Amino acid sequence: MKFQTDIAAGDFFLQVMSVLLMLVLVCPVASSIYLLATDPCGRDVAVLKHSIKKLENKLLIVTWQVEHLQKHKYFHPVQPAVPSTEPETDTASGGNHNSSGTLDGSDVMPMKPLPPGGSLLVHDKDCSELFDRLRPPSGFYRIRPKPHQDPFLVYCDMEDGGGWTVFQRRRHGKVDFNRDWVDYKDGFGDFKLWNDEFWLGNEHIHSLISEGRNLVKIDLMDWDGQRSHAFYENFRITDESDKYRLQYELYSGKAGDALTGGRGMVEQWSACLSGMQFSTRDQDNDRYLQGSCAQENKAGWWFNRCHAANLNGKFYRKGKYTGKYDNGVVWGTWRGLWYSLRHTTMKVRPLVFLDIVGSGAGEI
Ligand SMILES: [Ca+2]
Repeated sequence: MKFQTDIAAGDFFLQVMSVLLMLVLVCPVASSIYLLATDPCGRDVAVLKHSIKKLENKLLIVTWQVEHLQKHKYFHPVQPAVPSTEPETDTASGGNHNSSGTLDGSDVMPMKPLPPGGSLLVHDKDCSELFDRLRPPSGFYRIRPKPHQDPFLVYCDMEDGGGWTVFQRRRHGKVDFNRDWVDYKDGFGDFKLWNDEFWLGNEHIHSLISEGRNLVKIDLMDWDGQRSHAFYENFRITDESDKYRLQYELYSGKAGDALTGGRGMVEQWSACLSGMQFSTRDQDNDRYLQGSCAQENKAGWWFNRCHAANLNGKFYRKGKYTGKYDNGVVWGTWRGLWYSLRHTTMKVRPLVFLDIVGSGAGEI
């Protein structure tokens, strides 16, 4: 959390009125004196104008804060609709999505060979269609989300219920995620091996999730091998003209709703990422007026002022870390802001996939 204002709206208006009253009283006097001297009151007026400008800025922030709190007053993390009666484990179900809660297949069987990188003939718009059609093993495949689009390579997680298109993965810290806008737009990393790290690219992610109802699952693992996860329904980003603004709806899962900043309204005011534009070190689109969240946090991500979740942050090799900024691979509602995670995966499939196929229970 980078910036807070404790000023109450009522107190603020009193301050504004006080300043205006001072101006009304001072300025006629200043005008008279001005006749006798060159500009004796000019400096005071300038100071008062500066104070008014600062108060106007505070008014803007307080007004936005009030609107935000009103908008999100019902936006609390949603508990699973049907609580599990089974003992909770690290791979327990994530609420009403009936997922196995495991990481993708590459974590479970790390050394298994991958299938070839996919046929040049592309039939499927995403991994869920490929799963429905062929039930292939996990691996890299070519997909084409939209008919006019060139196919591109993605990692398909065909376990954990199957049909997941993976668009972000951290595993070993060998890929630098502190990159410019164009890299995050086009994608970067490696797309060959079972444990390769990558960002699929905002253009590809936009084409994958801009239509229809989907479910994003975020898999997390700490340095002790403990795992957790979060689900978001109807996860989507706008196009580049709107700086890939993030929007999502219902949360469920075990790791906490860090994308929204947690349960506290103050935290949500500074860290809620819903509605935030994407920022990189060379494009500051955050709401942190005093600086660049992307530069401080060494990542391209959706930032507010700045975040409680940043899966593209700096890769620390021991989990807990210290420093000037909470710039690790962070999911704050699970391990806190000063713990950098070891494995992360962000993956998506259609919501309707669960309804038709019923494979969300991970029985394959
Ligand atoms: Ca900024």
